[in-house]
Amino acid sequence: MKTRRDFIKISALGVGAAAVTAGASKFLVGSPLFSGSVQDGYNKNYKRVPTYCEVCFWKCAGWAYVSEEGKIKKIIGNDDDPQCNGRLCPRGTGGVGMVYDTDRLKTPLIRVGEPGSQTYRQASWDEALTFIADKMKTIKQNYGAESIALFNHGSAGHYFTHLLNAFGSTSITAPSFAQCRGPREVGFETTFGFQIGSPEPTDIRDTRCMVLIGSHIGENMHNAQVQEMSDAIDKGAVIITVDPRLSTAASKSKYWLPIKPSTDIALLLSWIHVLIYDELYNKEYVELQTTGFKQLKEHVRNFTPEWAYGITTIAPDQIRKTAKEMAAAAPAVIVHPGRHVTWYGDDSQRSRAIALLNALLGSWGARGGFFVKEGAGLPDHPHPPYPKAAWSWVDVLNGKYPFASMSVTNTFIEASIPGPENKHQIRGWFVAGTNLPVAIPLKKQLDEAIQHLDLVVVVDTMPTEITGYADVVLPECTYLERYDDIRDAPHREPSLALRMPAIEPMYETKPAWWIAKQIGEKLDLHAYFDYDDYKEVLEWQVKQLGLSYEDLEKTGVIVLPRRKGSPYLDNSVAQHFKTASGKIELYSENLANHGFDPMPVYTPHPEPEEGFYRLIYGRAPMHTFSRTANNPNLVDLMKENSVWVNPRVAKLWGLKKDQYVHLKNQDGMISHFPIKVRITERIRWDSVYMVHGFGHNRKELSRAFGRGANDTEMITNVLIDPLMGGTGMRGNFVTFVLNHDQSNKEA
Ligand SMILES: Nc1nc2c(c(=O)[nH]1)N[C@H]1C(S)=C(S)[C@@H](COP(=O)(O)OP(=O)(O)OC[C@H]3O[C@@H](n4cnc5c(=O)[nH]c(N)nc54)[C@H](O)[C@@H]3O)O[C@H]1N2
Ligand SMILES: Nc1nc2c(c(=O)[nH]1)N[C@H]1C(S)=C(S)[C@@H](COP(=O)(O)OP(=O)(O)OC[C@H]3O[C@@H](n4cnc5c(=O)[nH]c(N)nc54)[C@H](O)[C@@H]3O)O[C@H]1N2
Ligand code: SF4
Ligand SMILES: [Mo]
Repeated sequence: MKTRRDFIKISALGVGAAAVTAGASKFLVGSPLFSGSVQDGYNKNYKRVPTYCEVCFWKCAGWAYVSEEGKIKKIIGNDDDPQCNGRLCPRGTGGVGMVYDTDRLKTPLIRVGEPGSQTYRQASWDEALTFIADKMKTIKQNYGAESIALFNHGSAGHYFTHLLNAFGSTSITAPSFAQCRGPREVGFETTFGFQIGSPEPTDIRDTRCMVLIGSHIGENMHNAQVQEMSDAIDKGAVIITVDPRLSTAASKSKYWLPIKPSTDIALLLSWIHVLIYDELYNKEYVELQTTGFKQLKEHVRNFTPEWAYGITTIAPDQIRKTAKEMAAAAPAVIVHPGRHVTWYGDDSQRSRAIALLNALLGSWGARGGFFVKEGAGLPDHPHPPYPKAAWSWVDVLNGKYPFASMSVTNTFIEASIPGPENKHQIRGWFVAGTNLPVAIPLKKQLDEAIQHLDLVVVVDTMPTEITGYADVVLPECTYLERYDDIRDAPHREPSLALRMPAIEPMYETKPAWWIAKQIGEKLDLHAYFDYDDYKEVLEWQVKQLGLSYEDLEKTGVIVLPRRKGSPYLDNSVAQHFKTASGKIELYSENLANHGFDPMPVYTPHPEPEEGFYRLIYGRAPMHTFSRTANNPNLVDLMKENSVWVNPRVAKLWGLKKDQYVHLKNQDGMISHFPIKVRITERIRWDSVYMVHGFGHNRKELSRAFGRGANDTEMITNVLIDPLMGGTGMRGNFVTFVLNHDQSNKEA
């Protein structure tokens, strides 16, 4: 039999299926990771160029193979990279499709006509950048530099952050907090004093039990996590998956708990009850490392499995059995913090309940639990100090959301709309690498904000929805055509990964570092951009670590030894946690002082009315959000999403397999496009499910336009987390509209 190493190499080349080792195939059966097409064969004359993937934020390091004609033929994983172990996921392999998608943005564009009109003319770079710099100067003169904000996600963000910082603004924000992982960072920080961060320091490789609360690893394709989970299953780890849907992970789990959506806090509290009252928790650890145990014990006294059963529909013996499994594996156990956790508005508290379970099991710093990560710590390229901004995102919050440890996108949108409360109005936007109308479920506010802005610049690679909001659209080249910052991902061991251009930028496209520098030059900020090519910055940085840039070019990845000792803590001695008490806080004075529940409380959420079903959503292994829906290679793997419907519901509505229906939500919003019905026992009868990122309405996206439905359109009821401002998106209910008359809608 082939070794796992062979398997990894072979599947990266696309020949995988036959060589899959038993365990891995069990977990990932049906995943296109292993369904590869036959590879067109290597040509020894191909040039190999190091890169790391930008199709999602796991940033796997790989090699781009370029033919003599200058065409990128293939991308494969870098064997030395601990983030991917030599293997890319189907999206990473399909990344070449971003380069050769002929729908790409090709030249700078300037709006013709009023804000809101989507007519553009081509412009030269110099005209577009001069236009932007002039507007920025006027805004600064009239309102201050702080009133220009950046919305960013991905590599481009750093260069525009630097530009705005040099210009005098720290008004920087990203959807990765309030639309993604913010609540878990708050839940863990208020408990352990540490955030989880990305990539997650979950020691899945050596875990003996992992609990996934709606975290659908396997469809959520974050590479090394999926591989480690596959290995852990091979080694006999117990997986417990809590999900109203039989996810890929659930299908490989020893226990699938098909919970009634929105009731997870009740389950978590009853697990805590069982651990404490059946004396299954780690007593020495709790004694040594935590405060507030007495209060927690009292708090959960009545949260028995029988109590939780009535709320969650999970049988009491299942709750007890699974709690025992966790305790038996402890401390090599992970109650996974999840990643996209903005669900119901009480998400920080749900995340805190998850943190509390980990605390009772002693998994923090334990092998097979959470390790202590370490990064390489690349120094910043030298530049003059930034001017001090008169106000920042904290002032934009205006006292709201006291536990927001990062800026909250939604408050920037609100701050762009004039009003009596609005003391720090935002006047101009840079948007780099985020498709706001799809990523943030506040379309009405977004549409209104745009009307009031003096400048909207969008830097993107594709003509996605956000580009239609721009005054100026700037086409970035794809990640395979540019240098970018060196990846410094903190993990068990620090590692560096290099991205350099595999080919010259196509059309008139340019890298974001170049765009930011040109604008900087026009704003007389030359001293902040003291380089001609970004390669100079990378060379300087690598040199500061005493390493050779030439070596990094040759290997693509350098793994460094840890300087801070073992990734595991000696939990037999008291550890220092970054909380006020220096201990793990089971009872949080900090939360209580701000008027929040010091320990998580279950509150019931509204339920669907008759004929409506809760809309839940997630990921498909072959797509990333809305950014890949037009990628020619990935469209081949999955061209549209479908709505998962339980057979009981399908029968009630007379729905047939593959029939197209429109969806209508509780506020009467009807989906722009119809969606295909998938009838399956894998979803509870009270919910429907769809993959996020489809239903594009830009005709310029020739492959994605009109394919499937857009979940964000149906998310008009947004449940804001009062601790940190996250936009909970799962409080929406939909019904089916059969034979919807589309004649009254624009095409
Ligand atoms: N309804 C709903 N909303 C969600 C989610 C959900 O599941 N459902 N998920 C949430 C989560 S977890 C997250 S993290 C966010 C993600 O939010 P986003 O990161 O905004 O996700 P995308 O929709 O992929 O938009 C990415 C944009 O970046 C562009 N882009 C891609 N590559 C590059 C590049 O190299 N350079 C530049 N300049 N641009 C590039 C793409 O063309 C696209 O316009 O969405 C959140 N919003
Ligand atoms: N292929 C692929 N992988 C990705 C991404 C991608 O775009 N594509 N994006 C990456 C990013 S940035 C993120 S944040 C992650 C997101 O991925 P995760 O954090 O793993 O998952 P979520 O999107 O929060 O949750 C999706 C799951 O939650 C279940 N669910 C819905 N409602 C409930 C509920 O009330 N209770 C419980 N217990 N479960 C529920 C759904 O059925 C679904 O299986 O994925 C990452 N990985
Ligand atoms: S997990 Fe896949 S899409 Fe994400 S960086 Fe790695 S290869 Fe690229
Ligand atoms: Mo995310």
